[in-house]
Amino acid sequence: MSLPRLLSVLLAVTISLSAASAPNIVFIFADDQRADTIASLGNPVIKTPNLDRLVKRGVAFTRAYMQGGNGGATCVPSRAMLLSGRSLAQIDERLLKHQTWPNAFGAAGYATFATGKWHNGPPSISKSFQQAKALFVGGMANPLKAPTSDMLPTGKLTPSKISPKHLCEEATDETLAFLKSQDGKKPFFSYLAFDGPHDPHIVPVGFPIDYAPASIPLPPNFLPQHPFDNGEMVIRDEQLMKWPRPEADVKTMLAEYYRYISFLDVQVGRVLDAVDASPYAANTIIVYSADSGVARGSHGLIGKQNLYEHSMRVPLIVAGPGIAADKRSDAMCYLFDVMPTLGKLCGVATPQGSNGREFAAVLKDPSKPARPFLMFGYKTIQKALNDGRWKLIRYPHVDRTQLFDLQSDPYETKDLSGDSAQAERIKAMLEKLASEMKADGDNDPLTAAKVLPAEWKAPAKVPKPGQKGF
Ligand SMILES: [Ca+2]
Repeated sequence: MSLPRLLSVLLAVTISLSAASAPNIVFIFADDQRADTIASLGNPVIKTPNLDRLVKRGVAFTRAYMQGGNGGATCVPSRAMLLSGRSLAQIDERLLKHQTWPNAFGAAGYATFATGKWHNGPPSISKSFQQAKALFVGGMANPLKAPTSDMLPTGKLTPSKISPKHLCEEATDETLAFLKSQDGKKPFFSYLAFDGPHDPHIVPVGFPIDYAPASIPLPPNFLPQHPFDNGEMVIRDEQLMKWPRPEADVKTMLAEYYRYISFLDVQVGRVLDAVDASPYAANTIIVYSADSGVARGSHGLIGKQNLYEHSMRVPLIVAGPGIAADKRSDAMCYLFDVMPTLGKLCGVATPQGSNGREFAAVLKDPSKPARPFLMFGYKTIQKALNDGRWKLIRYPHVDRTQLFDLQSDPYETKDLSGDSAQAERIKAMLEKLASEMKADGDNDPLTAAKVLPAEWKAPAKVPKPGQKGF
């Protein structure tokens, strides 16, 4: 560590430890939760009374996004981006080469704690958090039978054990125990990562909230099949339903998905109640977000290996001292901007290499803007640019480009790329996408040496989903 950096860290520690008012952080992170699954943010079917409580007391972002991934398991890069504050082209997915933001909070005098899903490999847990309980370090699993581990004082994990409880309930229990253990001498940073509503959509037997599939409207952008080969047509997530996607199956899947979200909502309520009843209720920032959305029938897709809004946009609600209450913000941001924002609010020094942009001003005044544009990537096969109104998606391998006017067509149902009136816009957006990718360190080309046929025919027989979890 350089001397100026060491001094800045020491200064941050001094400031934080001496400032009894440094806010606590309770961070709740869901897995594959679409942004349109919160009742008070416009979903007419789902029941999320506790997320609604949080919406009422904070700022809900309508344009917060994860940036993309380099493989089917987008959980991994999404969490690496979140925790390191780095963009997709800048991350080490195992988090071994970076100082993470939770580590920076710890260095600044915070007590730090993690529980639930950890998808970046066991060695990076102790590099990020001082304490960890009921960690789930595996891939997709039945959450009623998922093995969890605790972090020992050595930083190693205990042998995994199976709790009789649902993984998300077990992790919530551990969060409540951590909150209870605080003596107020240090501020704390608590990270609760649910393993849901990722499939399989399993909740405990007898969970009372249920949805009749017939009551679930089909997504406005439902299609029986994606109109061309996006490069990931038969990946594991896409094998969860046959082709063409039957409307009834999509409704059933959404009913189970919503039920799982309602189960998570109950856990959120337990955390909110615990914070409210604690001595630090007035000095705790609560954040709720998710690592990605997911398609669930939109555009003929099921998974999140695509760059449409349903898969990239995430819920983001921030509430706490000094933050506007019951407000929406359409400021555009990435998930990897969230930790820099919390760092700013808590006076924590930015870890080296964190290139997220803090948007603390938006939390005070939700009408303020954040990023002027966003770009997205999935492997070398999908790249996108969103300038606030227009969204361009490029598929180099099939030489296809889509253009959507998100203002008039938020569900991305009308591809305007064939409209000659848009030719100049497409050219300019492709140039901007290329130059911004390059500036960020993404050197993937937007054209392919060998262009493949865009037409795609569904396999006659649905392959059996692979066991490898995403
Ligand atoms: Ca995920």
